[in-house]
Amino acid sequence: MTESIINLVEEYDKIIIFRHLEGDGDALGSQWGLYYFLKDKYPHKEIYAVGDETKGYAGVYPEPHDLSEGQYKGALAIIVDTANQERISGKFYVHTDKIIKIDHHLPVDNYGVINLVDEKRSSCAEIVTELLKAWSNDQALVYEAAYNLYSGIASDTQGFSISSVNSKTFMMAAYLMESEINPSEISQKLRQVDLQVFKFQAYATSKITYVSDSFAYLEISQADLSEYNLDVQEVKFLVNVMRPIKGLKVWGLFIEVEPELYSGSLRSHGININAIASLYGGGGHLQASGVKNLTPVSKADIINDLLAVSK
Ligand SMILES: [Mn+2]
Repeated sequence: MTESIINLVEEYDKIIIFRHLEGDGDALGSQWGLYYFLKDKYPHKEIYAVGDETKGYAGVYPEPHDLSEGQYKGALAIIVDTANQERISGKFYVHTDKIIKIDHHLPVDNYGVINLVDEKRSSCAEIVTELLKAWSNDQALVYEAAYNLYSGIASDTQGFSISSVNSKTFMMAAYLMESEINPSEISQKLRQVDLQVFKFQAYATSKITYVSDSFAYLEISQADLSEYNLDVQEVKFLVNVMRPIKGLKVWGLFIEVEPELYSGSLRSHGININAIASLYGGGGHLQASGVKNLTPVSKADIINDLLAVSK
């Protein structure tokens, strides 16, 4: 598959790299890692990275390129970390010529002419790293590519701590280290939060609902956000504050994104919560899924379902 991806990239003079809406560290790290690799490898090609604003990652990743609708025509699209077409950030992908999909979510929509998808991998950035390693014949990547890819792996794996981390993950991290990146600096950059966000974390942690020994959830209202003057993207990471609680098997974060409309982030240790997420139109990974457009009623229902599966 590496060969067919390289061949397709070489055919095109214009390549546009997409990722999912509200890009996270893996989406942005995969995107910018690939961007800097291609810029370095093909200095005469037009290479762009597009997508929506990602306020939670301001200062960590570059700002997306702003293209006019006409500029998408005749381009090759590479879309990273995005399970289905509805999740693609940038609706003008439909004008591109061909699509290569690179992803590690459960494969629900093979929208590419080439689909490099492996749901067992820790992160999309790990898959991109393996691809670029083969592409470069094991030579070290340009620094910016390695920096961004490492950030993607480190953020999606919660610092190499989730269950899909394996020897491949560490081999890819070791390979990226050959580009003289500084993991400590990258981790600090990913972890650091504004004082205001830190204060909000303390407040939010105090209002976690401990339903049982194995299930807890946190609900953040619009009033909470406006009181602290924060937006949804800046607080989504709070799903991780419950991860260390001993005995907890399933947990969730529900953010009121519009009045009476919630987005849920679901996590587990070893329990398939994707099956529940998909009942509510969401999905992602077996132990990390998202659900959108929950009403107060469907939110209460999904909380009951999560409690049942956590036992
Ligand atoms: Mn990911």
